[in-house]
Amino acid sequence: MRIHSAEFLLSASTKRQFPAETLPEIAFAGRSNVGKSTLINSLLNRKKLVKTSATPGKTQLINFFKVNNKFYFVDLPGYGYAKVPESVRRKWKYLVEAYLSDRKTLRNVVLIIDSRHNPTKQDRQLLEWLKYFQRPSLIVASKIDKLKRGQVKNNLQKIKNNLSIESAPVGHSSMHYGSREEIWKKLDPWIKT
Ligand SMILES: Nc1nc2c(ncn2[C@@H]2O[C@H](COP(=O)(O)OP(=O)(O)O)[C@@H](O)[C@H]2O)c(=O)[nH]1
Ligand SMILES: [Mg+2]
Repeated sequence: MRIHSAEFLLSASTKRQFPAETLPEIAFAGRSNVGKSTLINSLLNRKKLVKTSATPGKTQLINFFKVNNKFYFVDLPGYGYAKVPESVRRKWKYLVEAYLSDRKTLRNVVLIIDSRHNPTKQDRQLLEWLKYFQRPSLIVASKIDKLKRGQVKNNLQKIKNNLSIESAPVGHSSMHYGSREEIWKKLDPWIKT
């Protein structure tokens, strides 16, 4: 995929603030700190388009990015950060579920799992939920540079079994550009208008 342009469009904290449903969208979901923003930057070939952070759980906004004037990338707020108060958690659920259940232009949801760990209960719930709403998804296992070479295949297999999905997730590392094309190849068909 050649990226000609990638720009931040807007942050939404309510459904009313979502942009009009005009272009196909790919959303990115996962626990906070799993590497969502990093993966978006990596796919778009930009170092800092999306802010990444070492302090998880802060953003409860849905961020829209316009790419090549043809499609949107949507950075969903992360879940699973223990220190988030119940009221914030409830708001997250409301906003993200409103987005995932109703959005007509949403084509695929990339669910990111940390390659070092087993998927969490919330990861599995989100996947169940996507299935229920018949949302196509792609599972990406992040931070594979933190694994020993020999561990990668084994961990990807474990994640596959844990989530009961048909094929192993695509491994990704922000340190290497190797998996970028593989991920793009899988996303490409979904953004064709
Ligand atoms: N080593 C390594 N660190 C990563 C990778 N992806 C993300 N990180 C780091 O993990 C932290 C959280 O990343 P971020 O993209 O902000 O996660 P988000 O909360 O899911 O958007 C940051 O410190 C990133 O630099 C990766 O592939 N390898
Ligand atoms: Mg982020």
